[in-house]
Amino acid sequence: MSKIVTIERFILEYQPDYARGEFTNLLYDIALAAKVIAHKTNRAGLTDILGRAGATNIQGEQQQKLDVFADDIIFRVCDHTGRLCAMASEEREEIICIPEQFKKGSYVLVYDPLDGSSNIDVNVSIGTIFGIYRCVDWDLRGREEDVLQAGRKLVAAGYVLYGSSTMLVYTTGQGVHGFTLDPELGEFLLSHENMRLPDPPAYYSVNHAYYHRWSPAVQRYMRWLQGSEGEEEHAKPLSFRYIGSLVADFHRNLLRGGIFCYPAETKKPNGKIRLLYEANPLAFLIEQAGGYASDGANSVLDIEPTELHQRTPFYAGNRSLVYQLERYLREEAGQPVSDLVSGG
Ligand code: AHM
Ligand code: MG
Repeated sequence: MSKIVTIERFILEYQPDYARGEFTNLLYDIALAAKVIAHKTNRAGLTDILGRAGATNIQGEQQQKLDVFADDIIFRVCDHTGRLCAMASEEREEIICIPEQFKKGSYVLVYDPLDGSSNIDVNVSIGTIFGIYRCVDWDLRGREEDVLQAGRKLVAAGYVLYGSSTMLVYTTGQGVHGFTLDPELGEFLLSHENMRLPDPPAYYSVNHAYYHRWSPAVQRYMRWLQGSEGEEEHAKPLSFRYIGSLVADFHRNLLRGGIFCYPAETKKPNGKIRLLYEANPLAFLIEQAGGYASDGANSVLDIEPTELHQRTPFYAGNRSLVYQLERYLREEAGQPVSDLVSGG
């Protein structure tokens, strides 16, 4: 019989050399917050029966929207533990400093508490995304520069998918590992050890409604994915899947192989995806799974952030697929393509 491994045991056994209690416990904290959010998310369909968001509940308190609830849970699980010097959330304008009454720690947490939240009302999968950095100056309380670090400096990243089951997938730079929540036990159990992007890839994901907002090179790339552009040997089309929930689209493509695209648009040159809370953690994960994430020109992980809520075009998936996109964009810009690996 195969052994049952809880997330606690796995984190402890496979923690990086530098990880003393602080880092390890921070991962436990995130797993705990994920369980609380999963519990609440599973009951989201009952909101109409038990009281709408924004309405007043039985105790006379305002009911929170689920994304605000998720943001608050992560903050409250992590603010007082002495493991963080700062946090930043997609839900909040400013960086989150650790309240003065609590000890500060050595790490920085960035998170999108509930991504794809427009999908909540239609019972479609949503997710939480997180990234962990070391703080820049361990002697100081958190400052904006702690949060504005390039993705290359992440020490851990992951996501939680609230789908047909709840899964937590994370990396500390030693492979990507997935855990499925057993709701009876209240434990995340190891279900996907050392996840690698399969090759050949199966899917591509993009919002095709925006086709006319993309540059000709991106449009050409979509035709290439569909098998109607380029060399004969590339003619096998990928299947198209788009949920409109980044974590769900990303997770499916990680398991089956493929690419997620959110391109630049004529009027939105940086696209939609947020660099700090969405693109960087998923870029770190995809590299750990053997893939690559690009803004169309370079690795997402090499972008030096200048603003908390900065956006970036985002292409993440099998290396060969992302390189082909970079090749078309370079050709369009009249730049050399010879240093790019051949797309397959
Ligand atoms: P959000 O952070 O406001 O939830 O937006 C991010 C979401 C992603 O989950 C998803 O990939 C994307 O928005 C979908 O956008 P669109 O509806 O433009 O295709
Ligand atoms: Mg989001």
